[in-house]
Amino acid sequence: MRRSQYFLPTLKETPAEAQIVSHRLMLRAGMVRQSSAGIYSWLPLGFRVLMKIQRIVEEEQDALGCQQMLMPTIQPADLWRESGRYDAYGPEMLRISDRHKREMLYGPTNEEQITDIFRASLRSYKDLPKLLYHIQWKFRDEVRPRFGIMRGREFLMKDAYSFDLDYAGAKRSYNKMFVAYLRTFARLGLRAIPMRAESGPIGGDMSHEFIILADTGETAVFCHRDLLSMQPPGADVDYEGDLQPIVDRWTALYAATDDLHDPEKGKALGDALVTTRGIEIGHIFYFGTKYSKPMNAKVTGADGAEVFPEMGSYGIGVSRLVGGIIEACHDDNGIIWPASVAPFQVGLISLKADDKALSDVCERLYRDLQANGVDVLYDDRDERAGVKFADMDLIGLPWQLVVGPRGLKAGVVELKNRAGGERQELSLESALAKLTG
Ligand code: 5CA
Repeated sequence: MRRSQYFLPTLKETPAEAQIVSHRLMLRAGMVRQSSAGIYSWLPLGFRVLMKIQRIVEEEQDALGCQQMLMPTIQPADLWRESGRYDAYGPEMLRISDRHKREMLYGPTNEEQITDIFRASLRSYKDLPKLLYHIQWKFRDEVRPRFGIMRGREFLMKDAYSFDLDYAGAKRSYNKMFVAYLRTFARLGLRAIPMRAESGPIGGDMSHEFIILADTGETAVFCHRDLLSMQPPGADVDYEGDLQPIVDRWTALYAATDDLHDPEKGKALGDALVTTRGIEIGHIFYFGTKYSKPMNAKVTGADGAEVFPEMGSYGIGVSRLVGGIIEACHDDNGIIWPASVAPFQVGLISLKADDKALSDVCERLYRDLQANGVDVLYDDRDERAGVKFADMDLIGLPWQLVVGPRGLKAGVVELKNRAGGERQELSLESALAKLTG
C-alpha cells in the first residue's frame, strides 16, 4: 500500500476526550472514528488489525473442533421470553420494533438463538457433542461506554456454544475452550491469566475470566506471581486427549478479581501476591441446562429417555482485544504491534520522494517485498523525514526500512526494529533477505 493513496488520517495532537493510552493511540493512528457514544467506524488501518485478530481467533476455534457459523444481529423478543431473559436483561438491551410492531432486539449475546437452532435440528444423543461459534457484532447499551472500543456499546464478539450429553462431556468442552483461549491469547502476543469468576445463578464452579494485566484495566486483580511466567500450551496440544492436567496447572495458583478475592488467602501468599489491574478479554461459562430446559431443547438418550443437553458459552472480545493489545504493547512514541496482528509487517520510508534514483530503489524494494508476500506500507509522500518517522512509530509496524540519499551512495539502507529500536545498516539484498526470510 502506498501511503500517498492510503486512507490513514493520523493526528499529531492528542484528542482531549481519550482517557487511556489505547484510545488515544487508536484515534491518533487513524484506526477508528467515533460515530456516537460507544459506537465506532473502523478505518482501514484499524480494520486490518481487527481482521488479523479475528483470523487467529478463528484458527484456534477451528483447531479445537468448534464449527463456525453466523447468526443474525437482530433477534425476536419472543425467544428471550422463553428463557426469561427478556425482562431480566433490563435497559442494557436495545429493543426495537419492526413495521408490524413485532418486538425485536439487537442481540447482546446468542444463547437463546443457538438453543432455538439446536432444538429445531438435533434429536439424538448421537448428535452430541456439538461445538459451534460465530463472530458477530453485539449491542449492549452500557451505562458508561468508555475507553473507546474497550467498553463500547456496539462491539465484535466471538461467542461459542457447547452442547453435551452430561456433565463430564460439558467439562471436556469447557476444557477445550480453556486451552484454546490460552493459545489464542499467546498468539496475539498477550499474557492472559484465567481467573475463577462468578458462575451466576446456576451454580457449579465453572466460569473463568481471562484477564490481561494493565494499569488502566477496569478490574482489580490479585494473583500469584508465578502465573505471570507460565508457558501456554503449544500448537501440538491434543484436543482429543486429557486436557484436565493443563487446566489444573493453570488454576492451581491463586488468581481472583476483586469480587472473588479472599484477603486472607492473598495475605498468605506474602511476596508472591501480585496486586494490579486488568482487562477482561474473554469469559467462559458452564451453565448446564439453564437454557435447554426452559426452551425445551432435548435429545433422546441411548436408553430412550429424554435428555436436556448440558451447555456452556464462551466469549472473546474481538474488538476489545485491539485496545487490549495496545495497552500491553506501546511506548511514548506509539503502538508496537506484535507481528501476528500488525496491519503491515514493514513500513518503507523514502527520505527524498523527489529523487528519481532513490525512488527507483524504493519502488523495487516495494515490489520485491510484496512479491514475497510481505505486507508493506510504502511512505512515498513528499513530507519531511521527521514527519514520516513520527508517523511510522505511531502506527507501530514491526519493521521500518529507511532509504535515504546518503546511505544509498554507500549501497545501504537502514532497517529499524520498532520494538527494540535497534537500527542496522544493510545492503538492499540483505535487508530483503531478512524481511522475507
Ligand atoms: N454469552 C457470554 C459468553 S459468549 C457473554 O456474553 N460473555 S461476556 O458478557 O463476558 O462477553 C464476552 C466478552 O466480550 C468479554 O469477555 C469482553 O471481552 C467482551 N465484551 C463484553 N462487553 C463488552 C463491551 N461493552 N465492549 C467491548 N467488549 C465487550
